Amino acid sequence: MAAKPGKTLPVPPRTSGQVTPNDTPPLPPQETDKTLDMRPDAMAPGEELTTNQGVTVSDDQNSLKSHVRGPTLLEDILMREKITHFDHERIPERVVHARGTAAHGVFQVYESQAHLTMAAPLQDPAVTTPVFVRFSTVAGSRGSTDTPRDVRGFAVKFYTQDGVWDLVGNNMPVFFIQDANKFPDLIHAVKPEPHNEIPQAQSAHDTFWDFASLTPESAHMLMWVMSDRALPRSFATMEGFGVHTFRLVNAEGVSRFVKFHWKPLKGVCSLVWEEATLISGKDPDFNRRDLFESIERGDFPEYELGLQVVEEADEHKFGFDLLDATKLIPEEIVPVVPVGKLTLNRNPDNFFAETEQVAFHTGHIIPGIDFTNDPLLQGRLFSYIDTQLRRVGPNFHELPINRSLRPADNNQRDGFARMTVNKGRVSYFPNSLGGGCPMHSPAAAAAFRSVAVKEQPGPKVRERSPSFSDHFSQATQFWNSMSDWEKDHIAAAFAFELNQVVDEVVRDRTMNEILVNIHKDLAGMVSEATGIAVKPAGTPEAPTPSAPTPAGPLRKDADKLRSPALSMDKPPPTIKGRKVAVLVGDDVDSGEVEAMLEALSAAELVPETIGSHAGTVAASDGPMKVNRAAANAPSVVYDAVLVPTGVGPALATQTLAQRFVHEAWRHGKPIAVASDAEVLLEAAGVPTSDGVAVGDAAGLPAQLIADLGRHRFPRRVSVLRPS
Ligand code: HDE
Repeated sequence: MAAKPGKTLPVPPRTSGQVTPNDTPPLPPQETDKTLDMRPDAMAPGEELTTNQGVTVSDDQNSLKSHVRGPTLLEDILMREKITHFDHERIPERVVHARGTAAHGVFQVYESQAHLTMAAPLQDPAVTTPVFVRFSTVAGSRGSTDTPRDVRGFAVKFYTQDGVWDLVGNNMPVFFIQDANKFPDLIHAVKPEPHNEIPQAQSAHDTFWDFASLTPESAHMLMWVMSDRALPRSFATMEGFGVHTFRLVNAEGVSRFVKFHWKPLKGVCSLVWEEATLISGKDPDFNRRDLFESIERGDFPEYELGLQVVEEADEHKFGFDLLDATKLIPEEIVPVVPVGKLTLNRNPDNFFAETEQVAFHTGHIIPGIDFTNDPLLQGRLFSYIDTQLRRVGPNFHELPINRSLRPADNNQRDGFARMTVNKGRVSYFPNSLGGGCPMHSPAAAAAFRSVAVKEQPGPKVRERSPSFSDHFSQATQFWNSMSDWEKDHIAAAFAFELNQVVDEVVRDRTMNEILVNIHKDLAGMVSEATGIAVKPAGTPEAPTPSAPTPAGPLRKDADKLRSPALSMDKPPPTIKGRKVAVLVGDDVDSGEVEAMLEALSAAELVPETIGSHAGTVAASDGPMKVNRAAANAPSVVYDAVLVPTGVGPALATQTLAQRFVHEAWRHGKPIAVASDAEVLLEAAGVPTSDGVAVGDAAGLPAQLIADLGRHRFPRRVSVLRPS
């Protein structure tokens, strides 16, 4: 479905240049009198270096000393201002989701959804709403790698005409815990252990599995995190989910339940674990770089917003509770209806000002959206505003990246780093001295009202609803829905993690209280790869501290549950943007290489030539420029390999080239080599297999393009039982 072109809401203020508070009028044309202009726009950055007070700096390279070899003077205001500011450059990193990257974009609805919701971006297909989207990992700190095994954040800020709406989601549709009160425990368990701050950005350690094995409600999420969903090939090939059940509310006040989905138009594609670990060392900015570079070359990541809508009357028909964030609604039961498109089309100008200072909050909603009683969501409503106050300060909403398009006006005042210069003496309501302004408008159509949900009477309790107690059925459903190679990868991931765990009690408990309850095949495969025995049914349990939320019985039909939509074993709809390594060297036929590059580019791929060093190689008809040097361009950052005529025999003698091709093969990537490069495959130990083509150079690009259409050939190597 194509979106119609139309009105565009003004884009949010860019951060390059001078900041203008909401109430600053534009500068008038050239002033003729000598009165200095006091307004902030008058201080547009110039060519001269000044202090923060606007005094021109004479020398920015040398501090002020009592004589040329003397001590530095305390009165060096220039150096002190510069260094003091530097000392204060960092704000606290996010306590979770610290590592992230972001992009600007637009959202456009396909057709009005007014029958479901008043939400401004879902009304008029002629309106494009500006958005800012931040992707993140969860456990690692700000300087950690992009490709750990982890959940990815997918946080979207919509700048709508009715105010800011934040949809702060993840790339997995469920979560580890059901109640917000457990979040600090989960995060303490997964973060580096506190005595030695090891390991960074990994769940593969004792404290995480200690917590997880005592928290059976995490079983479903563990399946997602141990699958390749935790290793996205790029942010453009990953789904997003609002996770919680929210409400949509229409102008008549009718409320329906909704789950939000983001479906990438490039399909869902992942890395494999060994590749991801190697990328962590070779290019820790892998996903961030991919996003930045694809936007720079005009290959804009696109996602459809999908809605799963449930009538209020159907709330209890699913066999699980819609308020339980460890459950998903299978798409085969309630289809995901695409209603609009998100396009990321502009890189931020400044990482700190935008990506670091953007402040998301699940409580930032607009008329037409409302919350449910999901106890995880309810806790988040408190946590996000609290964290922004600590991290950015009470005036975080005034920063350009956080500012509402609709001017904010109220009687809140002052606080650290206040930018708005509020005028007048009235900062209270009701007032008559300010003409009653700003006044609230109970009747205004765009005014936010909470849905008048009827709550059931009952005693105040600290309890989990019994409808939250089935912790394993959907974990089993996930396993049942996977293809053979996906099961292999999941079992291998559990095995890797549990082989990192030292404590035998934790290893045993994970096996015998979590994995065996998900599926006996999974338990058996992990047992074989870890040596952890599966105990026969009826074996008395080792005394362990009892789990705070014991698991209830599985659904009777759990073993039959399946949701094919959960599998990633599908070819992507497009391979646009995939990177192809073209190995070149002296004596390569430059005409042939040129034709290959053209064919690959015509298929919207990104080919790069790799030589033994940067600069040029001596091709058959003169010097040919290469894109990368072999030692700097590892196999793991490419999606496929192409070897033209003339270089294979020489490359076959080089360990680096052998390793390059071997790794590509192990990681399931398409490989196409000219006939004379078969020796390279032999030297690299690459057997004839699916996705490995040898032949006449002219046909290789087409073969490679066809093979890339499968993304990977994951059945080549068993990850669980590597040869
Ligand atoms: Fe978050 N989470 N979270 N979370 N979360 C934060 O807010 C929190 C949860 C998510 O790119 C923090 O600004 C609690 C689920 C994303 O800036 C903090 C609970 C989901 C981001 C916080 C959860 C998320 C955050 C840290 C359990 C998916 C990054 C810094 C009740 C639906 C946003 C910050 C960005 C960030 C708290 C669980 C997604 C501390 C208490 C479930 C994408 O407020």
